[in-house]
Amino acid sequence: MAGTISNVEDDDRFSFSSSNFSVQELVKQPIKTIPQHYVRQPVPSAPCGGHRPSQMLPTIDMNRLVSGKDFDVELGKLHSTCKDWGFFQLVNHGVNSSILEKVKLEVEGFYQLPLVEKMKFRIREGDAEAEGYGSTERDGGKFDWADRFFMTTNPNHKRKPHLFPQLPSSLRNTLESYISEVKTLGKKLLCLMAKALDMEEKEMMGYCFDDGMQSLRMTYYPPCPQPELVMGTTSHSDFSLITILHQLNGVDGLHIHKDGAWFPVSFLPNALVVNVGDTLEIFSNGVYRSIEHKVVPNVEKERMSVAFFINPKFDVQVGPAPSLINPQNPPLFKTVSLDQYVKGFVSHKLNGKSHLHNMRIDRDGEDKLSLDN
Ligand SMILES: O=C(O)CCC(=O)C(=O)O
Repeated sequence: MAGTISNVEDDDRFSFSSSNFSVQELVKQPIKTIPQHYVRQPVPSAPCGGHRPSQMLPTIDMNRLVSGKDFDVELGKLHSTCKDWGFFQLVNHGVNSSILEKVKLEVEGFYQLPLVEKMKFRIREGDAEAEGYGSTERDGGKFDWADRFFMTTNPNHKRKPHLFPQLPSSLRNTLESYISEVKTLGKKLLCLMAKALDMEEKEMMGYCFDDGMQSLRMTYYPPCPQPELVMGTTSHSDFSLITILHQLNGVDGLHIHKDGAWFPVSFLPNALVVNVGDTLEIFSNGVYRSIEHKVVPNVEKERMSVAFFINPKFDVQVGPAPSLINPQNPPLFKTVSLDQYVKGFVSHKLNGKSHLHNMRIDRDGEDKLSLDN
């Protein structure tokens, strides 16, 4: 293990547990072999569709959706993309490019801080949501090749006092501006999706805005000499309704799983990538798809991203939208309290789409799996 990590482990100001390794610190020293707790062999394999042009990932133009010109065509494209892909690149999204640049510089700056500074935000023992800086243990005691900072950002009273409010002021102010912009963007997108799903906007907004759960993850993926042995981010689908992803420094690494194959996403300059999460697949009664994705680290370059998650409100029942259900279109998913849903999700950790499958109703009359596990 890198000396720096050991030094911090020995420092009892931190009570630094093995689940909180920093890969960024590890790679500061040349490493000959990847430490076993990062080695994921056999990496879950599926045919790689790397030969497919990654530009195939559909592009949605927000200008066309707000200006009225070509509105119907673009809305139709948004609808079919959410049905078939669950992922798209969003251009002309309206998020100020100077804010995007500032987010890049500030997040870069945060990860350049000495470990001792970052550790002030470490994930605290017993924090069920694993908020803060660090990394989380996956099944089998394995770790992702990434350092992360995850925190709830909305509603304000759910922000943990030792996280967002304690960030260096320039990072905090930049994130605040960024969050305000992506929130507005997310609201617009969800209203458009409601329209495309033939649902009243107010039903969608009542489900997730304005005091809905929102959170943000800043991830730093150090270069990895043997990326085929590790996972930058383990494959998973998101809990959210939608996720808005900003790839900060132009280094690709996101792969999505479609039609039985993994293929890489090549981000268009200045685009944000948006994906449908499990909760929207359920709310749309299976019309929209939440797609598994993962991150493969780069051999030579670090990669950074910020993911913003728009989730339901705390008091909702998670299930298909009532307006979409009728005798011809029966519910495909159970309806459960948010609390029950979150518990099920957390118990499955990041493991493909298993929790979503758990929520499915077996049309033969029996639920496939119990939620009480
Ligand atoms: O870094 C990325 O591109 C994806 C991050 C992600 O999937 C997540 O934070 O859930």
